[in-house]
Amino acid sequence: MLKKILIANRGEIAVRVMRTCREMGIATVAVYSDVDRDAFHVRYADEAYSIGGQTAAESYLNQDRIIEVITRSGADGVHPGYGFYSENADFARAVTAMGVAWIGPPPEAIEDMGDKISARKAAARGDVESVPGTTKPVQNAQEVIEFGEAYGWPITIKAAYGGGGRGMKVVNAPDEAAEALESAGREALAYFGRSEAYLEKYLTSPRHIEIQIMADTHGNVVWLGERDCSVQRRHQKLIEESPAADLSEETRTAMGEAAVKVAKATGYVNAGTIEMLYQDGEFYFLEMNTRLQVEHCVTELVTSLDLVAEQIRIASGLPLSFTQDEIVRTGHAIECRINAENSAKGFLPSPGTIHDLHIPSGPGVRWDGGYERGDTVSQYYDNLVGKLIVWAPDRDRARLRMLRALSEFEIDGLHTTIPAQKLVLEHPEFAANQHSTRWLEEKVDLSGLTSSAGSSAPADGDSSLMARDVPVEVDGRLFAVKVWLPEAPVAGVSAKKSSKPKPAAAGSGGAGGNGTITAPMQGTIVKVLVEVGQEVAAGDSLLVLEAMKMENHINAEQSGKIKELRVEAGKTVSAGDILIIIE
Ligand code: MV4
Repeated sequence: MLKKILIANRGEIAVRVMRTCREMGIATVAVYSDVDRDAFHVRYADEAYSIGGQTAAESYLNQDRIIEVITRSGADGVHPGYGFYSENADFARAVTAMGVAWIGPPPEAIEDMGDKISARKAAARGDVESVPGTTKPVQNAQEVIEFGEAYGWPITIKAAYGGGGRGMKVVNAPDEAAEALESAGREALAYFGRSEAYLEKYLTSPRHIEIQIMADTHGNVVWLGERDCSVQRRHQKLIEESPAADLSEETRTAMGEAAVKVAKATGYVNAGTIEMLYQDGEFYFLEMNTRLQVEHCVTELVTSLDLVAEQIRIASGLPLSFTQDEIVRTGHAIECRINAENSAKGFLPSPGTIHDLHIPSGPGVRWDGGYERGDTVSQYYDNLVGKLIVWAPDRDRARLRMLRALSEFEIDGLHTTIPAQKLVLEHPEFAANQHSTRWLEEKVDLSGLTSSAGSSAPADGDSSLMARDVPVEVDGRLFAVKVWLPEAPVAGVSAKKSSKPKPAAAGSGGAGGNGTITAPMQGTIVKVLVEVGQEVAAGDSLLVLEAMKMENHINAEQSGKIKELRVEAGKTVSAGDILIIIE
């Protein structure tokens, strides 16, 4: 068994891995950037080493520094978590070459699944059906049209090296083919450096179902169950659950066995996930994630297994601690990813310091957090604050339990996704399991959401007011009375609700000043949607800012005419920079 594991990651997943290590008597090594000197994962670890830097590229992705720390700490295993190095075959090779155990899949399997065309070929080797489509790069628009005529419209053009929905274009009719092909290629080249694309039939309302598999070095490959991750917005998952409701035991088993065949076809070892699309009783291989995923916890709760412990066993050369026949799934688990984002503003990232934090507990509730009270969610990294996961005997009780847990959750200092998650969990269509992958974006009205977890703002409130709950006793009965007070810059006062971020001082005069659109955080402008002189209405998208792995639409706060455009696509901006002036 491994004795000392370096976790090449940060935040909740680093802490998650360390918790299992501690239970197994394995020493833990953290690495940290300059920003993370006092981060939760650093406080939790037995030892911690600086790798310097601020941004992910300067710090956690500085491979040479991590390799140095592996040597210096004497770690005999490296766990990559998810993101960062988790699907980096070169890093896996570098670690293995040092005689250190890589707690992940073989580099060849990472590469096999690293591009979608080669992944489709691997599935075919395992005799598993992918979404109907091609396995050769598409050359011209005529091929797209012929494919559409043969398979029926709509179809989709997907970049082989794309991901997260980027470089994916839906084509509804022949006359859209040329432009879609060009834009898929352009997007893929810009984001991933390669433009190859292939074709698939487009499924219009699939469920996104993924199968957890695990494989050891003794030839055992098992499937542990499925997760339904259909509640997403802009390809970011918001809620995950297991089992997928309304899936027959027969289909579930067929999907699990197909997943095992795909894993075997690529010589897979360790934890992996096979993503499938399920529609009208049919399922198709989509892609494979060669890492431990964020949402692995729902599988842990329904199987009562510790996937990280199994990963460590596997990397130590031991067989899985259970066989396929011994896996028992009971009840229902739901996970909410609590991100520091403002649901009321199109999930705009909301980094900041957590002034106060109350974590739900009670029956069936698990919290996998990356931060504690006083910690700062930095703009430089992923904004996942933590994951709230509940278990109950059935789906509806799990849903009600999650709502109960979310109602206990209190966080001050930043906005979170909680209001959107409450809305979804209360939605009759979610409750009746009638949602699919496009449901959240197309059917759910998120516009009326209040901007923080704990309380509601006064209608279209003055941004200089903040809500406080004041206890008031009336005739022996206690009431919490919400009072909106001027934003007091008094240290130590904990408000129930954080104040709205204020735009930087307006340069254009005018009383309100909200015609000055500033960058809410550091990032890159990927698209400018307006031009000087154009009339815009309040709420119109003005530009797209990429930050914290997400594309954020920056909207007009008032109607008017674009007076000045201070940025262009490709430009990096800092928080507070003036982007656009509307008069
Ligand atoms: C699809 C699809 C429908 N048909 N492929 C989006 C991201 C990438 N991982 C695959 N995606 C999709 N591929 C075909 N042939 C629909 C999606 C899709 C989706 C998939 C899973 C979860 C959410 C989604 C949201 C929109 C589109």
